[in-house]
Amino acid sequence: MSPVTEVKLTPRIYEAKKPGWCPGCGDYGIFAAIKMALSELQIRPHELVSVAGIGCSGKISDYIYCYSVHTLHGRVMPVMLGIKLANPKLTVIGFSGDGDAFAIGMSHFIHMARRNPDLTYIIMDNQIYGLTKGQYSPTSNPGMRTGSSPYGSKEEPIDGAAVALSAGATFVARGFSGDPKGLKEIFVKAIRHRGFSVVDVISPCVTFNRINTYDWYRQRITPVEGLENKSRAEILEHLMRVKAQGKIPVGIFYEENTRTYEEEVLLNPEEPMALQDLTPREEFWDLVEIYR
Ligand SMILES: Cc1ncc(C[n+]2csc(CCOP(=O)(O)OP(=O)(O)O)c2C)c(N)n1
Ligand code: SF4
Ligand SMILES: [Mg+2]
Repeated sequence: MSPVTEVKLTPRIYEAKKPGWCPGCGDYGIFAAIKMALSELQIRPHELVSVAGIGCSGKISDYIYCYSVHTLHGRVMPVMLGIKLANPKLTVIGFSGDGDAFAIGMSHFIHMARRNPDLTYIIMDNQIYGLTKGQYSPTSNPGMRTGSSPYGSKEEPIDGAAVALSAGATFVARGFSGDPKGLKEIFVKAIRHRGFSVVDVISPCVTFNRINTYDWYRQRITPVEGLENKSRAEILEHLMRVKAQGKIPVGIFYEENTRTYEEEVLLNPEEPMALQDLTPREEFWDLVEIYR
């Protein structure tokens, strides 16, 4: 064993700089949990890539010590997939706000779920657009009054976990940033899972969302267990029943092991493309002849 691999990677190692979120922001809990999870998994920073969209949430990619891409609003998915296909050996983790994931990024989200690449996607859900100073988002509750919904939101909120389940994600969970240790447990399992993992994290915005506060969530959060051998349909029905009682289900809802997108589309999913022999096969030149 080389001396480098013997170094214990503590949570502090993954901290590139002190976050600049508002004091009390839920995103601190997500940052704490992801650092603990990476440390528990001993993922080496040079083998880790974080990808984030635009939002207060997106700043997390600047705070984690690893390779990172702070990409365009709603475009976390294509960047993650490109990185993973270029080098399947990397651990790739994406971070989006609720607007980034479920408004501008929604179509990417659904298609990624049905492809099942080995990626982890963390949604930092504060039920509001934080960075742009408090407009209602796709997860805001009906009646939410904001600058962009002065008479109260007239729309039903999107349930990201339910969408992920019905679109085919092979690991679906929900956690709470007010419980970083519990969240760390979920992150560890999500990152370990081989396939597309979605973790919807409730993460209060203390500045612009004065309705969905820590206390508001704590009164409603309800851990769900015992879903291991249930089908997607049964789990969806169970989650909807819990929600109909005014509660917010949290926990690991679904896990399934099946082939990943990389295994389906790459010639050699074990090797980075840069190290593979990419000399065109004979069929390629036949194809060139056809169009000459
Ligand atoms: C293409 C594009 N459209 C709109 C914006 C403006 N914009 C920046 S962040 C944001 C939404 C942020 O909300 P969310 O994704 O929930 O992240 P949060 O700030 O709440 O973490 C919007 C609409 C943008 N930067 N780019
Ligand atoms: S505006 Fe809200 S989401 Fe953004 S850093 Fe402040 S508390 Fe967090
Ligand atoms: Mg948000």
